[in-house]
Amino acid sequence: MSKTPFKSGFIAIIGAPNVGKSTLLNQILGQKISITSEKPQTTRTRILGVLHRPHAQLIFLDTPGVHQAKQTLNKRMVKVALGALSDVDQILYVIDAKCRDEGSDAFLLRNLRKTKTPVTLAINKVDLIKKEAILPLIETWSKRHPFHAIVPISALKNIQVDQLLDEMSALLPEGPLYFPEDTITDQPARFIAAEMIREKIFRLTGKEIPYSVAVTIDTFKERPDKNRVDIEATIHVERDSQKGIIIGKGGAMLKKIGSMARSDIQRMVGSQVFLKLWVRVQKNWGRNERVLSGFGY
Ligand SMILES: Nc1nc2c(ncn2[C@@H]2O[C@H](COP(=O)(O)OP(=O)(O)OP(=O)(O)O)[C@@H](O)[C@H]2O)c(=O)[nH]1
Ligand SMILES: [Mg+2]
Repeated sequence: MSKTPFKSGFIAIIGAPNVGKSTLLNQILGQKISITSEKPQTTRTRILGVLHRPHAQLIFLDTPGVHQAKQTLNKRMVKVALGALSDVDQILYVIDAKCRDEGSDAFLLRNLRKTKTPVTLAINKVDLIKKEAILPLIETWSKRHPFHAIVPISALKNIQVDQLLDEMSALLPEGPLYFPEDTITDQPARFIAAEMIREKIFRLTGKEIPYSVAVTIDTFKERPDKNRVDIEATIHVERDSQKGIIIGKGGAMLKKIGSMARSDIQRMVGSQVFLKLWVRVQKNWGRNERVLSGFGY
């Protein structure tokens, strides 16, 4: 009897901002490694997530949403997304069933046409539309690109995500075990901790604040003797007024950000977490190439 061959491959998840790419990655992995919010441009860097199956390994690269970028940070984000298209075995293209983004999609489809890499289309958020609206969407999209498959899904409600995985698994070439079986991401815990803090700011504050914020970890000390991790982090903003909003009345906002982030980080590290947050004004960091690199963007 011959041995079942091992299959593996890299899959870039791409699409317009806010379509649910990171929600989908977390659903696929059954664990939160990529932050999500109802605001566009939440993901800023490439986030790698590994799905282990009995005879296969699927390595996903979540990317920032592709959009018309004007700011330096945004240009870097789009570059990260497009960069992920080369050197992968497959592309998972995600769209929002309810909300069209013709500009971003036209641009992305032009880029897809340049590659020979197979593309699977996930029509996400079908929980938000009527059943009758799904077929016409599939028809329209099947004319836009020779997709390997088109699967209507809901990343949030976990509808048809398994079918999507089956379609992508069918495309996997024979390959090595790229990551050990206990690896879920290549991002260090301290990076994900910073992201969890940034997520709370995206979710708790109004319009402009999230885009003026970066988070860095100053100390990340594991204390096995106390079954505890001590973390100090800095929230960087661009203006004094923004610092005031992040801190909030009597420190209420900062406290809320801290306690919500702490419970996410505790779940991730599996132990108690002490979290101390600082807020620092760093003028125009979003336009400063050197500072951006220092922040990991
Ligand atoms: N109703 C519904 N909402 C969803 C679904 N998938 C994602 N969302 C919501 O859509 C919003 C955006 O989700 P994200 O996963 O952050 O989207 P993204 O594509 O990663 O966005 P960027 O990182 O900004 O490019 C969040 O509020 C999610 O809860 C879905 O299947 N159904
Ligand atoms: Mg995202």
